[in-house]
Amino acid sequence: MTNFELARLFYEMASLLEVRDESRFRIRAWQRAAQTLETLSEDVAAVAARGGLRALPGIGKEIGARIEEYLTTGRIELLERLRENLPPDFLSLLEVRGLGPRTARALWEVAGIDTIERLEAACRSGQIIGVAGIQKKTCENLLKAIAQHRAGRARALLPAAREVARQVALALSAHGGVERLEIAGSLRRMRETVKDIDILVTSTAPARVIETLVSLPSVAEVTARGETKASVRHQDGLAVDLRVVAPEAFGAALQYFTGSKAHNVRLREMAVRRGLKISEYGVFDEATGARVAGETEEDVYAAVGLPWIPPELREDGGEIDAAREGRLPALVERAQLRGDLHDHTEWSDGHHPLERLVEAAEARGYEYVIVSDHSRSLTIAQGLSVERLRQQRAEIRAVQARHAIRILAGSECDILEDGRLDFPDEVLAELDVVVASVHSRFKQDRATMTARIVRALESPHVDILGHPTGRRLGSREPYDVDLDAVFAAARAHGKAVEINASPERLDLNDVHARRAAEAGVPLSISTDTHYLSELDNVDLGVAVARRAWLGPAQILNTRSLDDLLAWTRRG
Ligand code: DGT
Ligand code: CA
Ligand code: ZN
Repeated sequence: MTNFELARLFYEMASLLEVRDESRFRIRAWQRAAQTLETLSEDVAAVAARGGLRALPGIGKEIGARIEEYLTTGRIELLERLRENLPPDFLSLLEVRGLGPRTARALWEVAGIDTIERLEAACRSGQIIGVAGIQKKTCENLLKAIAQHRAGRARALLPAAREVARQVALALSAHGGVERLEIAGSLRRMRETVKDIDILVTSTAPARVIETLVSLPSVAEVTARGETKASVRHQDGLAVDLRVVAPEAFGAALQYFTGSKAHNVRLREMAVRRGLKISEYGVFDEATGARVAGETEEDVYAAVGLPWIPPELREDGGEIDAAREGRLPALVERAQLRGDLHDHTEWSDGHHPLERLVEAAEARGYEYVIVSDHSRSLTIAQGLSVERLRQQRAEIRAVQARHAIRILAGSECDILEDGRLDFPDEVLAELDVVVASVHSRFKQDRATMTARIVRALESPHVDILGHPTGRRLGSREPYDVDLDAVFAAARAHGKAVEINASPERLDLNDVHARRAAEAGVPLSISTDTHYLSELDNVDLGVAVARRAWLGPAQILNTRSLDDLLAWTRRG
């Protein structure tokens, strides 16, 4: 199919532009065009013939012209030029995590590295130390990444996995044969990282759906292929497992493949006690073999005497007992959040004017939004001086006059190394909401770090402890801190702690958020927005809260503006 041929070329184009150090914007444009072609059900030649190319999402003048070039000549000259002077297998090198396109190119040009095998040998011998800034440590990291690439077991962050799943689901649905489609596995449970994507479909034409998956341009490798099942590796490195299941077993398969394994084991034990056998094919009477349930998940749970359990809770963390005893919590939902309590603007290291943030929050239906730029000590993030903070409040007043949403004057105030705050009390007292965070001296020992944070929480002006462990998924360990002591202090002084919804942070995580709530501490779910689109990361924070069993009453920013302000003026 021409659509797929072209999409494949466009993905390659994007990678080659990356190697040539082109702008992110241009690279993304080719990727988007490839995605459009991959999910387009009408033949692109037919679209072109009726003059409809430019109406397709992501197809502008330049890319439209390349499509026409390919349709008439069978080649794309620009692509051929980009391929020049690069070895045929070069792009496979970029599958090694941590090897950027620029470095890869330098390695080829200077050291003739053109395959992963050669890269591995060169890292072992150390012959590339000194090329393009490569050091001994870089070689060690690359060797780890190569091993991981071979094992195919690196876990992806939830948002990246969600994006791949969305794209594959769209493509499968566009090319026929799919009736129902659900994403199962850890992705449905909203775990913070995901090993592979599990997709379930019902289909009138299983062969067709399988064929679509294995021939998708964004698929790098087909690892298994059967009549109702296929496994592939997506170009982003993630494995995707597709299963076609019978409609009468769809609920059972969805339940089984959503997991977690530990949850399923518990469920199977319950079934056995009732003389039932539960599997991915359905729930069956052990004695007669008769099918008792399987079409919907609700039926499957009902067969063992349970109400339906939200996927986020299915981790064998007491959810089965809670379900049996009728005490499953009503989990918080995104629509219940009334505002965001941690956001930056270009006054510090945000990338938008204050008013754009306000508009974006208003567009999401919020009742309030905070402006919480960094404080003066955080110079790398252009932290505000006392004067600048006060000047900012003049802008807040001016912008407020034009908007109904309440703009909260705030600060993400640094907790200094000894637990003092970065602004004097009288300055903090002028603000509506103060988020206090650690951004320095992460290596302090446990006692020092704990005392530092507890001291900050003793300040009458602090409202929320921001990203309480400081971790960065995949790049920075949490600092060493006694969280139970922190939660006890928060409880004693009436403070809230944050679930930071930034995908690299998710801090607090689900386990710690549950502990905080059990200690009686309210939690805020905030995005720490630096780019406006990040306001939508709130979903990730809501997922953490749901995995922590939290209901709306435990979340600070489900409160109305009046209730929130009354809470900040407590004591
Ligand atoms: P991950 O590691 O992020 O892919 O996590 P999951 O939970 O998606 O794990 P995965 O993809 O290996 O399997 C998907 C689901 O299938 C899993 O959550 C539960 C179910 N499952 C897989 N293997 C077994 C098994 O041996 N026993 C049971 N009871 N369930 C299983
Ligand atoms: Ca999985
Ligand atoms: Zn911060």
